[in-house]
Amino acid sequence: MINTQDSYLDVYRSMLFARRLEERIASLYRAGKIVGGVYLGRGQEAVSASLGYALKRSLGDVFAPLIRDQAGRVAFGEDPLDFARTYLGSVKGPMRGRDGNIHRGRPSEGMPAMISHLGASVSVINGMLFAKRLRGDSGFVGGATSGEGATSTGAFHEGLNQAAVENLPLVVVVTDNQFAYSTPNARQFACDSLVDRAEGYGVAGHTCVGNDLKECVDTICEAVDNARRGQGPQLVVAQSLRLCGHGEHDDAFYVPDEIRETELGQDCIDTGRDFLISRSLATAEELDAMDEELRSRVREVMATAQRDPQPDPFRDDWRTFSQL
Ligand SMILES: Cc1ncc(C[n+]2csc(CCOP(=O)(O)OP(=O)(O)O)c2C)c(N)n1
Repeated sequence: MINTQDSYLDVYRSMLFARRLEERIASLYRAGKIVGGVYLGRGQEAVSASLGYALKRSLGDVFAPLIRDQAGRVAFGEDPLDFARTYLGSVKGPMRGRDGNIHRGRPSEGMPAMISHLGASVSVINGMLFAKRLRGDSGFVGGATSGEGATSTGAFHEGLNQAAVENLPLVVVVTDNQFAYSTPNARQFACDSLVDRAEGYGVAGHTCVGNDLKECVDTICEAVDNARRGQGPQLVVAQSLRLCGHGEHDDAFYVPDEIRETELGQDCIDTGRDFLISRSLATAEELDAMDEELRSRVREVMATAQRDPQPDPFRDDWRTFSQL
C-alpha cells in the first residue's frame, strides 16, 4: 500500500493548489479574459487528487482526467503552467493555444488529452494498457474518471466490460455529484448505488465519501493497489456534490438547498483541513503557510502565461497530433 500518514498531506496540497488555480481562472473568466468556458472541480478535489496521487508516472501508470480533475492532474505531476497556458490561449501550452480550456494532455507522459465525449476515455486508457501489455511491460495501472452521467453511455459500458474480460489493470473512479449538468440522479439511473453495477461487469466495487480526505485516499489507493497486483479492473464510486455550476456560465439554480445542507454539501478543503489538524498531521499555521505559498505560485504561473504570445494563424506550423 502506498498510502502513509504523509499521503494525506500530499493529497491535500494538490487539492488546495487546484482550488487556488481554478479560483484565479474563474475570476479571469468573470473579467472577460478567457475565451470559451471554464469548468471547475470545486468540491471534488479530494477524490480527484487521491487518484492522481495513487497513480505513479514512475511506474508507467496512465491517467485520463476529465473536466473536474485539476486536482488529479496536479497530483499526477502536470505542470501548472499547462493549465494556465491552455486557458489563456498561450502558444507555449501543450495544445499551442488551439484549445480554450480543458482538452489538453501529454500522452507521452502518461496523460492522454481529455475527450469531451462522455465515457470515451475508458477505452482510450484500455488501449494504452493493452499497448503496454503487448510491449511486455508490467506493474502499471490506468486510471480514468467519470461523472455519474457518463456511466449511462454505451462507451462507458463497453470500456468497463472490455477491461473486465481482458483483466486490465484499470481503475475507474466515478464521482457521483448528484447532477449530470442539471439532470438529477433519479432521472439518470435506477439502481440504488452505481457501485452495484460493478458486480454486473464482474469487477471489484468500492465506495467512499467524496469530501472525506481519509476515505478517498484509503479507498482509491487500495483500488489502485489491487489493480497493480493483478486483481483486474476496479470501480470506485465517490458520493459527492458539485459545489459550483456545470461550468462558470451555469449558476446551478437546479440544486435544491436541502441537498446543499446535507453532509455532501461540506467543502472537502474545509473537512480535509480539520482532519489534518485533528490528527496532528499539520498545524493550522502550517496549513496557512502552505496556502500562502500556493497562492503565490498561482500568481507566478498566471503572470507567466499572460506574458506568453498567442498563436498567429498566418505563421502557424500546423503540427499534427503525432508531434505533440
Ligand atoms: C456522449 C456525450 N453526450 C452528451 C454530452 C454533453 N454533456 C457534457 S457534460 C454533460 C453532463 C455530464 O454529467 P456527469 O457525467 O455526471 O459529470 P459532471 O458534469 O456532473 O461532473 C453532458 C450531458 C457529451 N459531452 N458527451
